[in-house]
Amino acid sequence: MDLFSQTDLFSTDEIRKTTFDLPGADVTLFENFFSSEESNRFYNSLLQNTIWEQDQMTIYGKQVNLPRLTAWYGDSKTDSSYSDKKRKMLPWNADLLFIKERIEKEVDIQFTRCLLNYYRDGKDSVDWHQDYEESRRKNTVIGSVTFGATRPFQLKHATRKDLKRISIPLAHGSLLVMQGATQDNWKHKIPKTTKKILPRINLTFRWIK
Ligand SMILES: O=C(O)CCC(=O)C(=O)O
Ligand SMILES: [Mn+2]
Repeated sequence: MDLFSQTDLFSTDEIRKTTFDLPGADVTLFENFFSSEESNRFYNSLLQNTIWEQDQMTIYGKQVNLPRLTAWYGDSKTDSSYSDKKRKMLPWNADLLFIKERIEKEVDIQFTRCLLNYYRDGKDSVDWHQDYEESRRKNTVIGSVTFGATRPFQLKHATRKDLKRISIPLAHGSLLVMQGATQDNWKHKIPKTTKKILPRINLTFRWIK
């Protein structure tokens, strides 16, 4: 399947590394971290084999569906509670272990969990938030992988209004690494779009004991 491959005449499959100069954050993008062949394979395989769940959140006392499907995978010895809810956590499979081990060559950590998000179309999104619970946000690492449609990943400082927001397009096969104090100081989101777009899968590898 060729849906997400780059058609640009000058594009190559070479990894391109970009670091962003944001105060109080450590954010690096690796484009083509996975080749287009690998990315197409993972897109199809994860779409089909992941046990996607429709989770809910409470807004003004009402239960509403999250605007995306999600799944948690991870080490079976870690407990499955997260954000004060009991979430079903499934054991790593071969695809996730392969992806996890490739990212671990770039970072100084062994991830214990992965949250998968499936954005079915432009109506699916994730609103402004910081990863990890507040008490666990110091010196964290997130490895975020995208397969499928490119969506803009927006970042804004949590308290400083004088700093500009930035938007990083996360394309098929890219890896975004957020480290150090990033989660403490910056919020991120994937906005909705009215454009006709193909689905996107995002994997965020995390370290939670
Ligand atoms: O889809 C993305 O790129 C971000 C997902 C995200 O922020 C999250 O799951 O915490
Ligand atoms: Mn997040």
